Amino acid sequence: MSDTKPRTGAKVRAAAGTLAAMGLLGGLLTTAAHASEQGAAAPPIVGGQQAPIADHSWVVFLTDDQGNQFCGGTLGAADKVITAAHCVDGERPASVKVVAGREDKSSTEGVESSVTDIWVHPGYQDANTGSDVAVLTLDKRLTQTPLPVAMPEDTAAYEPGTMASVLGWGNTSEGGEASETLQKAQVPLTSDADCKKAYEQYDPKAMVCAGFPEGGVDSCQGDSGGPLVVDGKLVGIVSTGNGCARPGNPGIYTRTATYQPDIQAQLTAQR
Ligand code: 4AZ
Repeated sequence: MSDTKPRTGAKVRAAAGTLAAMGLLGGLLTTAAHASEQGAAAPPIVGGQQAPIADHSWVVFLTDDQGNQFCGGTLGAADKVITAAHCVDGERPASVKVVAGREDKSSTEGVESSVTDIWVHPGYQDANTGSDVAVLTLDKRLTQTPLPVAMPEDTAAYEPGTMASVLGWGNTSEGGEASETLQKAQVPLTSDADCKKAYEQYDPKAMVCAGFPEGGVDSCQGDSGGPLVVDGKLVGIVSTGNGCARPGNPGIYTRTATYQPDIQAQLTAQR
């Protein structure tokens, strides 16, 4: 939910609220199992592996005015990036940059774009109440191929147990450090009933969960805004969750199919 380095008071407060709300629930469920994981090797995203950017040229990262990566995103059209509202809500376009085609953050490969407009879903309040989606307009059209967004009728892509890919440059363990290189992991989509058990705020229209019951593989802080992909379609946006890779605490993603009409309107909007 929180950025790698929150830059506004609003975001710091939102993050603290999430942690407070979820900590009570998650703490009881996961203390023992999580403690046993702390000593284990901390693989990337959490539990993923390095992924070639050439195979996923639609995945991008967002940097702040210091050049620090703070979120992920997905190219939805040549000059449009789909990300999480909580990544950019309240930000000025001038303080966000988008980096495409760069697998290793410390390299200069790929292309950096300025942001000329930030659209945040009008229903967005915080990640716990849904509508955690935003679309950025870039100052130029990129040559990278965009990723299609799942449609409302794409119900098969959301079948519980379906394996989905999640990608990002975020933390490789809960409370750990962000990855220098693009990471990718596979996680099964969770049923609405199982996600509701983990999260009281779960709204099956606005969200979808993914993760193994035993934990170990997940998105984490800094992956927010990035893609969850099934069958070559964007089915989710990394949004929130209780910690990272904890047993019984799947990651929560924005259910893009629900918002596809709104997203599509933004992808074709002239701004
Ligand atoms: C975050 O703080 C965050 N495990 C992102 C993803 C998840 C939890 C937190 C899901 O940005």
